Amino acid sequence: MIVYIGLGGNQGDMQCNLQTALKLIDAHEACQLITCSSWYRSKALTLDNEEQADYLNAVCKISTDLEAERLLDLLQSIELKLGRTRKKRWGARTVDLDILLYGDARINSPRLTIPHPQLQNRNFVVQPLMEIDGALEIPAIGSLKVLAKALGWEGLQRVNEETL
Ligand code: A4P
Ligand code: MG
Repeated sequence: MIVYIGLGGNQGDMQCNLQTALKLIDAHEACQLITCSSWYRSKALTLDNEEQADYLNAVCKISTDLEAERLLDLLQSIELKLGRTRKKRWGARTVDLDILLYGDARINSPRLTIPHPQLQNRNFVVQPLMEIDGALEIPAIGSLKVLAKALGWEGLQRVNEETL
């Protein structure tokens, strides 16, 4: 199964945390990292306009034999390893790993909504996806290219490793 995972964080050494998360995903026997986008700096999206540090975001593409809920278990165990504490919804975090797309499956279970319910509203997810797979069609939504054009680049910047 081909799966796209969104990575984000706005606390601590974000580049190191995201890189470690990628390594830990790839280290699992049933997961293979295929590619990862560049890093992107994005303005924090918060629930009550709370001031938060900018995020570092990226999207990776993996191939996996894990079913969706087992993959979520793995991602949540990696978040814990990297020191994430769940305090507040959309609160600051060291690392957040979201399953964006799981093949072309549509899943609505108590623990999982796929495609990720915020995907179509977030340029920090859509632009990195465009970078790695510009021809993607999002189940129930449609062309990624059209979405990327509509969302634009407000509050979002692609960054080079040297400028981090
Ligand atoms: N869950 C349901 N569907 C999924 C899925 N497709 N992938 C459930 C992963 N998890 C999924 O997540 C809460 C529950 O969502 C999980 O237990 C899982 O069963 P969480 O990670 O504990 O909490 P959260 O991340 O605070 O909440 P939520 O609603 O998942 O928020 P998001 O959508 O992850 O957004 N601003 C910028 N610039 N960049 C960001 O990356 N991220 C967020 C978090 C807010 N603002 C941001 C960014
Ligand atoms: Mg999340």
